[in-house]
Amino acid sequence: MDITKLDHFAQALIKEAGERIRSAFSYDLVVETKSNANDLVTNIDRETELFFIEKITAQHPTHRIFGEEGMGKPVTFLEGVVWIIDPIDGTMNFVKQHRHFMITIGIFIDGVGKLGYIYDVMRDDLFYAIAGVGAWYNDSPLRKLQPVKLEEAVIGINANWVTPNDKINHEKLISLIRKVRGTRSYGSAAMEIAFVVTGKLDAYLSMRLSPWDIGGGTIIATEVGAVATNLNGEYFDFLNQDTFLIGNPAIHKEILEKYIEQL
Ligand code: 2AM
Ligand code: CA
Repeated sequence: MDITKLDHFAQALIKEAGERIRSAFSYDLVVETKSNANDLVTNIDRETELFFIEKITAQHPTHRIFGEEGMGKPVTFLEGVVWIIDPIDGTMNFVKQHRHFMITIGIFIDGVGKLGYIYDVMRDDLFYAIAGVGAWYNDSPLRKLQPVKLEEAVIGINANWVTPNDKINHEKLISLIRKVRGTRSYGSAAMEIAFVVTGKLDAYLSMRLSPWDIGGGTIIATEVGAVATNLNGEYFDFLNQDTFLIGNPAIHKEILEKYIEQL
């Protein structure tokens, strides 16, 4: 497997898909709901996933594709080459704000993350990594994260988790929020991960993410020294939904140990 060639192929596809999405704004968007009224999907999400499946399969017939919209064959194991794809991460941002949505892709070989991409479609900004080689923001190499103190950290979190809920002790999260310098919520897991790997956020957590929300991002994370686990401190399950915490290595453990109590 020529990883450099695969990287160039993936980057070209992502840029082409981004161009298609940007020009699709002039067409009617058809918005539907999925599991609940706030879980949105559009014709563009599905068409973009199909675009990836057709192009990848034409060039690499043995590669398997695990996409959020399930347009490909089901994926139940990670052997061989698997592309984990979210054609649009942050669909609510896409529909309502026309910005702050990402194409994100992780390419895994025999279960090991090799190539990771987060592409901000409207800004034409690409965050990416080649495992063991490095990570980049467009043409600039990303540096290793510098240590940060929790009281100086800015963390990404959805306010929902700080209200009473059946997943996590929200009182403990309130004390985390009082401790840190600030919080942000961007509505796209991939965008929040892109901010963590570039030091614009120091951590991001969520109680429920899917493999395609974080597949690409965790590969970039490894290259800059960010730590990504589930909320038990274990390796995220790339075949199922799981909890998630990514952070600067100086604060990841402290957040898990002092401020997270799952119910
Ligand atoms: P999406 O827009 O691709 O669905 C905040 O909503 C973040 O969580 C987004 O990255 C969103 O991805 C993801 N998300 C929303 N609902 C989800 C669900 N039910 N399971 C997993 N991830 C979800
Ligand atoms: Ca999506």
